[in-house]
Amino acid sequence: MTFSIRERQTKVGLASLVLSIFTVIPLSLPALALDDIGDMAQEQAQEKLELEDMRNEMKDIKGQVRDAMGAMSELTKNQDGLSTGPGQQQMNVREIHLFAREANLEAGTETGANKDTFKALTYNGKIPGPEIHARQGEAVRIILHNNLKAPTSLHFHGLMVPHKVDGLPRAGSSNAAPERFLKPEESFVYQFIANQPGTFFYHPQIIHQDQRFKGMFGAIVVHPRLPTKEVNKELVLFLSRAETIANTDKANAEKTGVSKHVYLINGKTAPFVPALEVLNGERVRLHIINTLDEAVPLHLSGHRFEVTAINGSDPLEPRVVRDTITVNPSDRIDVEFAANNPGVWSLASELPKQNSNNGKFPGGIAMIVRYSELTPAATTTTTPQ
Ligand SMILES: [Cu+2]
Repeated sequence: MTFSIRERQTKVGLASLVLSIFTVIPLSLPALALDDIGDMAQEQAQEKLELEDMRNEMKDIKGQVRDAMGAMSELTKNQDGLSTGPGQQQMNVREIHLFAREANLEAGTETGANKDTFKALTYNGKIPGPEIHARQGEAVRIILHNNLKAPTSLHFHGLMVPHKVDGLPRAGSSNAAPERFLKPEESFVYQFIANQPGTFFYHPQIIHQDQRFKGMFGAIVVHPRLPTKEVNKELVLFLSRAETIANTDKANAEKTGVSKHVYLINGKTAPFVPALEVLNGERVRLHIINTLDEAVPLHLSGHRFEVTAINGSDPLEPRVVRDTITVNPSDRIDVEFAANNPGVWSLASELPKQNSNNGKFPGGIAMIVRYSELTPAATTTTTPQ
């Protein structure tokens, strides 16, 4: 996308500097003119030239102030809504299609013939659904297609979007089921300006909350307009749970009720959660989102988390440093850490029921953080002599 906001902000900064010059110059002029009567003619000629220069400079400055004002009003206009009319400046819109649908997924509890599956409700057949990244101030357009057998809807957790985008039906309204609640096979366009920086997530509205706990959720990361500290790796971690049916019991599962709870990171359970590979000296940012109905105390061994945001960010807030952070239900916590301790480490829940699968460790919410330089290089085959 094209982005001229930083340039505009420079202009605004210049404008305030310019305004302070305006207030200083007129006061100092009379003192200059009344100074000395000696070589008056020559000095006056000199002063005339200087005044002429100043006048020209002020003309320049006035032009710059006008530019800055223009840029500012344009900026405000963009914040208010989309400018889509002909002749108006077109705004960049981030467009995402979400297909609500059923899927049979593998948590990774077992592999091969023994693999366990779970019946999930998803966006686009995956857990989590598509990751949406936007720049602060950017327009986001989400088109939801309901391919479920039941009605669904969309909620933008933590984002302050207008009622018509995300609110509940008004009490007593003749329109008790607004068009944004989708019947099977319907589609709806949700559109808003992502004005708040931070980590948010989308999931069905409270009325369709059971769908969220079956796997319908995805991240919305709004990156601040002003640049922050550079990071080398950025990763969203969704904490959730599923009820799997063991392959061997599938035929009888409904009769016997054989199923088990499995805790998941991004839809996989340990030890099948992909390792986070880092390089010594890298800086890593994690967006942790807890969609569970319970708190998760998450610990990273060998490193310290710098908590940069909780439920949205304020770049001016001081950072909190911890080795364990408790992520409450629906919390989004952004953390960063410096990868400066080569080794193989664990990023896992501290609770046995969350970091095991029916007594098997590691399981559930546990992943490896590994320094890539320690990964054995692929062995080259040598021809025997
Ligand atoms: Cu929510």
